[in-house]
Amino acid sequence: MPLSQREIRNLVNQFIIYGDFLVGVPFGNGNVNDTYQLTFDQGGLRLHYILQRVNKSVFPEPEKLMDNVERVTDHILKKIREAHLETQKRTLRLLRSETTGKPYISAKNGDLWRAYVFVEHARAYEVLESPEQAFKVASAFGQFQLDLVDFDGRLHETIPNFHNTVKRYEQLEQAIAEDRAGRLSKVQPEVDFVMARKEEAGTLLRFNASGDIPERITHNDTKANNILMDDLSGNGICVLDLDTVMPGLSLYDFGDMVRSGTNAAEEDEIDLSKVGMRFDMYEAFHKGFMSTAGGFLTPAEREMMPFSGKLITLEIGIRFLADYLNGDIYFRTRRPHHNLDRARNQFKMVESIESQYERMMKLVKKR
Ligand code: GN1
Ligand code: MG
Repeated sequence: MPLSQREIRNLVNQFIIYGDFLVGVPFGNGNVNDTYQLTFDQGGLRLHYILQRVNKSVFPEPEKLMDNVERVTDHILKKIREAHLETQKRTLRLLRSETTGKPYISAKNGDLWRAYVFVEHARAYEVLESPEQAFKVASAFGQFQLDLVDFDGRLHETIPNFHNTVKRYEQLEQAIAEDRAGRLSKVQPEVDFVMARKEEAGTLLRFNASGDIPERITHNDTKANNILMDDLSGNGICVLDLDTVMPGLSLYDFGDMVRSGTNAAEEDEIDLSKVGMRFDMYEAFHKGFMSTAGGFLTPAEREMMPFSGKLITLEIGIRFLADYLNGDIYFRTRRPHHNLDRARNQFKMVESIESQYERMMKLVKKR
């Protein structure tokens, strides 16, 4: 149930925002948090902000999460200033609470709300349109990692083992054993598909343990719609959704980009004949990520780029399937069997990636 205007007004009044609140409307396509776009009147000008509730069942320690977001955005803002870049759009600007000065407010029921300056003349895409656009998305996510390469200190793990595929298998196995929603009999082919690939789950973790793939600060949710593209230049100007920014492997970001951005269709498209990896998009992602992150990636990271696309696609598919078996308790669903549709879509993508794997590997060798 969306909030009433009065409830929204009560929340926004607790932030330092100049002007008069006019209206707040639900915004975006996130699967986890609740988002509103706010319109204010400031001296006759219409200004927009974003108001967002952090989902506390997904993020049990939202204050730590906000500490990460604040430290990361501060770090990037400092870089932008040092480089004398004109635009400050490259990172989110948080509004502060009037009473505590913190970049969020805590509601009486324990919900944490935050507000951002709305970035105008830019949009997020569900399905990327061209290789040129894919190049720009990948170079912006690569730039995000580059900006954070010299970040001091360790961030909180907002969701421990978020991209630990071995643990994601265990969670699925538990969901299968419990069969809480009585749906197991409907998904045997999907379960078989996943189990046939179980051996590969620990591959990146092994590279990490041997030291060939280092821990970095990563975004961890680099789907296409988590980046704002400038309407005029088409450039990726602002990385969104920093909730899962935390220690991780750079290939989690590359892999999730491949999963979402090379898909010819949306991630919940039911007509699987439309679903598959576009090789031209993959090539553009590869080049785009290398254009900004190439300078710091280790040989093993570069070598495993194609594999990460496959692994993260499989992993998110496993999460959708487990949530389906658990009765849709994690991801927001907008129709019956939505999670199963999503899982099937991801597994079709895995097959498509597998069938183009040799060509993907040639790009690694070519550089
Ligand atoms: C969730 O909320 P959203 O759509 O940005 C999820 C990601 C998934 C994605 C799949 C914290 O992200 O991990 O890849 O859905 N975020 C969390 O659409 O679980
Ligand atoms: Mg998002």
